[in-house]
Amino acid sequence: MLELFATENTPWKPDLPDAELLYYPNFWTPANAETLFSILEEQTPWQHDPITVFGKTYMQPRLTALYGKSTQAYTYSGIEMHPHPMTTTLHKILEQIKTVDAHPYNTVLLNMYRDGKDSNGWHADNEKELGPHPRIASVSLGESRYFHFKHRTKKTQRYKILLEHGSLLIMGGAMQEYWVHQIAKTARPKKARINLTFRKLI
Ligand SMILES: O=C(O)CCC(=O)C(=O)O
Ligand SMILES: [Mn+2]
Repeated sequence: MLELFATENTPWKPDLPDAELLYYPNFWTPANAETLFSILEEQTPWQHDPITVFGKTYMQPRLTALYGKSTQAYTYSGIEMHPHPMTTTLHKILEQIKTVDAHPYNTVLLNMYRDGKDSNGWHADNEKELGPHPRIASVSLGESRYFHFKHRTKKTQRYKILLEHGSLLIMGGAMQEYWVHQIAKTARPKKARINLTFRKLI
């Protein structure tokens, strides 16, 4: 039985134009986060897909898996992903998120960044299946990586947050309309990192 408990319920809320962002650095204890990382690393049917961006096809620089409460497919960058049924571990993570954020998330995309060469290019989570003003709850486990985000038109608005082991980041408001985000490649030695983004497909 995996028991989870939050250690810090006061988020850091940067004051940004056209976005709502909440960061809980130690949402899980290091020990709980370690357990979650091991379970997800071993039990996830990681897939490695080709993606097509601006007409060019290449292998995605990370592994992914999609889980959902329904069988509704989710399409991004030319990949149509079919969800696996939610697992007990994912349900428990979602229950813990619900202690601070009551949004009815029903889908979760897992990313495995195997090392510093794995990345996630500039994008917004603005697929039509997410509806207007999508809210995203993003859990980070394992190696810490910088989350970069920049405003689409206010060019001085560029930031980065180090997403740490056991942290929770919530993106809301108009963020997916006005901002793009990325996890950049890095030449620094980096171990594996798992990210989970809970979303609500409408
Ligand atoms: O790995 C992360 O922290 C972000 C992942 C992400 O932006 C996505 O999967 O859409
Ligand atoms: Mn994203």
